[in-house]
Amino acid sequence: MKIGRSILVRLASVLTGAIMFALITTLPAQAASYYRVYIGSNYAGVGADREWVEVCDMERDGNGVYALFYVKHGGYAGKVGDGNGSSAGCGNARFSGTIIGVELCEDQLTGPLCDYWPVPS
Ligand SMILES: [Ca+2]
Repeated sequence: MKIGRSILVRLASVLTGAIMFALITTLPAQAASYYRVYIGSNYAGVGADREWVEVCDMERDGNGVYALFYVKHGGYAGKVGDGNGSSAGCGNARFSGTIIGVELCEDQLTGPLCDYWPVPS
């Protein structure tokens, strides 16, 4: 069977489109933080619902990155790290209660370097 060149090009184009669509639709539904705090390029983000959080290690320096989250009336709610370090993808979690504060930390040779920020309402 002889397949024309234009059909092959069209087929390749359709397949590329299908792959792109699959990539887009497999991304997590909620992948945006409306409030972010930074230490260098590393950051912790809080979603608009103030329950969903992400912690992202964006520096290939071998220093671990994690954040402690605090909720209204409940105090300390938990710790979230970026499990795979600076590789693609962030750590994320969902807390019950309204997040009012985040302490972002980056491990250093001398110990963790941390900063605390209140989360605006
Ligand atoms: Ca990562």
